Amino acid sequence: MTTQPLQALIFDVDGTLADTESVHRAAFNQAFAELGLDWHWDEALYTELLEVSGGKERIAHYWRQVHPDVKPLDGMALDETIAHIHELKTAAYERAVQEGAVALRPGALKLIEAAYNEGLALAIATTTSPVNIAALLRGAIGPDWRSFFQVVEDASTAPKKKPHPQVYLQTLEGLGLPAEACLAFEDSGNGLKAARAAGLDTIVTPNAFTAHHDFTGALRVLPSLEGVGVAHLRAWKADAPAS
Ligand code: XBP
Ligand code: MG
Repeated sequence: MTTQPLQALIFDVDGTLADTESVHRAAFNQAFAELGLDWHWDEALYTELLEVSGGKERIAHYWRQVHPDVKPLDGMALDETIAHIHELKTAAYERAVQEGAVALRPGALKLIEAAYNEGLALAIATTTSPVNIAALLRGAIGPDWRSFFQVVEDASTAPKKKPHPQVYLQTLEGLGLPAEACLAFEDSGNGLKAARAAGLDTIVTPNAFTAHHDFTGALRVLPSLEGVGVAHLRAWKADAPAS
């Protein structure tokens, strides 16, 4: 049994706080079309590609796997071309989120507010870009969204993407807490692996893109955070086998 009282909650973003991957997929396809690339990621293909964390890494993986013949854009190196595609994709995603394309998943906002009011520290550990987090949480929580989170680690601060534990290890460092005093929230196999590798007990809420992932080692696998209160988390955490 874990002896450390629960002191902090660490949230993944994409697929956990909100079902964003459909909007990410549309944004990737928009960027491809803008550049005249006859690439299209349908849902089945995107579900496979989500095994690769990180938008740039996902484009590079697809490019290598499916279109090794396609040359980088004129006068650009491969990485530059991928960065350019990802820039257009991020702009399209941000616009869509600002136009209301994504809402937080059931129970997420209520748990964030309840935990905040109970004095638990809150943090974010995500693979995505800072502008994507801001667009989502500014819309869902308000202009003061950042004041709810003591630590935000993302693609700009943790380049080693999940399942590498870097983003979670840096979050724990930023919180100044041991993993035993925290709980992580994830939606994907890569995310769970990253959190577990950092020693974190993890609650998983799969979504349509990740329901088939392996969630061995999760503390709980739940359909959503609906009806999940801080008291539940404290009880589950107290019962968690010492890791
Ligand atoms: C999931 C990801 C991200 C998004 C796309 O992030 O793997 O790459 O799919 O976002 P999370 P970017 O860790 O929050 O689940 O294009 O900004 O990478
Ligand atoms: Mg996720």
